[in-house]
Order: sequence, then C-alpha cells, then structure tokens
Amino acid sequence: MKQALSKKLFAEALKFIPGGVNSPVRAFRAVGGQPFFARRAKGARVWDVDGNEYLDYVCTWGPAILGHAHPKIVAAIKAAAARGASFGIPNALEVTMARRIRQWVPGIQKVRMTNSGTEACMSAIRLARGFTNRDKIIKFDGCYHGHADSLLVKAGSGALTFGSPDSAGVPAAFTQHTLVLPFNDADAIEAAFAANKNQIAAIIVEPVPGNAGLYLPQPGYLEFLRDITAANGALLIFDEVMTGFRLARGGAQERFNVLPDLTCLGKIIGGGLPVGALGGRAEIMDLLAPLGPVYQAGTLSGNPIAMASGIANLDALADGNVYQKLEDRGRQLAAGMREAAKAAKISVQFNSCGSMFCAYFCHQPVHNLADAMKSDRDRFAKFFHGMLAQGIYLAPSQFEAGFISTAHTPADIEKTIRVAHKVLRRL
Ligand code: HOZ
Repeated sequence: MKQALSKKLFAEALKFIPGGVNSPVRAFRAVGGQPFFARRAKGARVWDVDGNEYLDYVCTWGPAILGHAHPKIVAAIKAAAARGASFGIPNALEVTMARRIRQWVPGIQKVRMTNSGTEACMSAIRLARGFTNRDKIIKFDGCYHGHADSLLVKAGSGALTFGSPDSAGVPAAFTQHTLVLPFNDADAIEAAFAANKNQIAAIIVEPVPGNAGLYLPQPGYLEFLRDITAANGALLIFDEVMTGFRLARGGAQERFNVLPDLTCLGKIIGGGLPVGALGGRAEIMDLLAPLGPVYQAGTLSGNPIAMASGIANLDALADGNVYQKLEDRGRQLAAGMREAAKAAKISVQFNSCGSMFCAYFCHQPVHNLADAMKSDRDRFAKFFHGMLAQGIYLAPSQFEAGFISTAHTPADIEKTIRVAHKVLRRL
C-alpha cells in the first residue's frame, strides 16, 4: 500500500495543526501509525491521496447514511450555494427542515437548528435547567455529548480514547452539578434521585451509547429512565446525534418507543455539512429566546446550504425500504463477524444495533463502560490495521461505533467478513 503522499501531508499538518488533525480520534494514536488523507469518496468507498481504495465503515462518523457524494445531495448543495452561502436572515429551507423533523421524530414538536451536536447538547442542558429551575444533571460514564464544559466529565469518544475523560481546562466549579453514573444500572439512578431531591434538572443519555464502542440499553432501561425522570419533575434528554434518523426514521426513540422531553440531533440532518438541532416539547422549547429567557443563538444556524443538504438526505430516507436495507446489512455483518471470530477461536463481543456496530475483544458481554474497558485494545489495534491493509476502513479507536450505509452492498459486507476471517486468524 502506497503511503508517501499521506505521510508527507501529515508531516506538514503536524507543523501547523495540533496533532496534525482537527478532531483527535482522526490522528490514529489509539491504534498506532499515521492517518491517511482522503482525496475523494463515493458510495461506500473512500480513496486516499496515494490512490488506495477503502471500503468505509466510518461514513464520516455517521452522516453518510446513503454513502458518500449521493447525487441528490450534491445537486442540492450546488443549487443552494449558487443562491448564496449564508443569509443570517430566515429562509424557507429552515421551515421545511423543521417540519420534516417534527413529522418524523416523535418527541419533537418544535426544533431549533444549531451548527453541531456539541451546541445542541450544550443548549439542551441550559434549557432543561431554565425550565426546571434546577442545576444538577445526570450523565453516564462513557457517553459523549460533545465538548461543552459541563458535559466533559467521564466522557466517551476522543476524550476516552486519549485517557482524558475529564478534560484539563474545565474548572471543577463548572462540573460540580454533573452527576456521572454507570449506564444500564437502575439502582444508581434511584439512589441519585433519592440523594438529590428536587435538584436534578435532567438526565442526558445516548439511548444507544455509541461513543465507547457500542452497547445497548437493557430491556426496560429506557422506559425506566422515562418514568423516574417524570416522577421526579426532571427532564429526559436523548442525545440522538448518532442514532437520529439512523436506528429508525424517528431515531432510537421510535425504535424503543420511549419519548424524551428533549432530543439533540446532528450528523444525518446535515447530509455531511456541519449541523445540529435541539427539539422537544413545545412548552419547553418556547422558553428559548426570543420567546423566553433561555439564550441560544448562531450566525450560521439554519444555514441554507446545510439545510438543503440535510433535506435532500432526509428526502432519500423517506423511501420505505431504506431502513429494512440497513437492518439487513447490519444483521449480515454481525452474523458474519461472529462466525469469523468463532472460526478463529477469538473471544469477540460483536455488538450491533441496526446499522451501527462495534467489536470488543473480551470474554464477557458489554453493557456499559466498565465492560467496554475490558476489551483488549492491543488486539483491537492489530485487527484495525489488518483490516485497513486489506482495504477495510473501521473507526481508528476501540471507543467509536462503526456505521453501515445504504451504499454498502451484500457483496461489500461479504468481502468484509472474508477479510475479517483472515485477519482474526492471524491475531
Ligand atoms: N467524536 C467523533 C466521533 N464520535 C469524532 C469526529 C471526528 O473525528 O471527525
């Protein structure tokens, strides 16, 4: 595999960009080696600057649910750009987007667009505190809700990958109201509510945590979170930045039939452009400025190119077959990978939910962060590089989820499984 141009670019990047990357996980530090530099992507494939081709299971960390450079999205972006890149004035596409989100996401009556998932989660916390007049929030260790100060506590994704789940630069005073609990542990939640009566504003949770790998809620757990928040006058916030429009048209809340009070969205609703959104019950959302006292704003929020791209992405998801296809591919991959691990006599916990997945190298099932930490990360790194060398690109960290798009064909998945058989046998 040729790497000369990627190596040269990375050496240059290191001179001008911290760590050579604009988001930590991309630096490959968790798996060793150096990142490749992308030149272009189409469908389920990415090509690097040296001409190598990869079957892509990162899918730009989730947004590319239709694969890369989908013609309808490309056309929508071009047309919107020609009309003007940004107005800072209300535009009709914002209304179309808001209507579409409301139609499909059952917990959302009103929605405010942001520029990223980080902004959406940050604003959701402020809004929950403003609505309840309470300060404390509960989050789960290993869940990642972007990099706002009060949420960067025992966080997943890059923070976990690089061993700084509690980031430097966050004053203790900013996180003193953040209670961190283990996922899938009902007793811990009950104890927290008992010890903090009338003080907890909200629970924020990724309903299917995808930033410490991927693990699923135990049956009844999301319903339990719904009930206990309602019983205690607290809000339930679903961070569906990854799962929104992916695990079902209406996200994890549709899939598991549990309605949160507030929902954070991102990724898919921008069709690959920077975007986020915060939505929920109208009486809560109407506390946002200019109607209410909770401030939230953004020059590029509702940006017309991002809206056009996102609407084109959502339009394509309206086709009834899309989600069945994603489920089928997800099941095919999971069955094949489990079979490959068995044949290689290696203990792999292959967790999957629809078109999201993660392989942990450990003996016991993974239901929370403590279980995920038992995975053999050296083995994961070898697996990652073995797959990459054969043209299969997985997320370069144990603590990230994999994504499948509608552009991945059964033959692509079959090829991935064939490669995994080989790679796992050599571990
Ligand atoms: N935190 C992102 C995934 N969970 C990584 C984003 C990126 O590096 O592009």
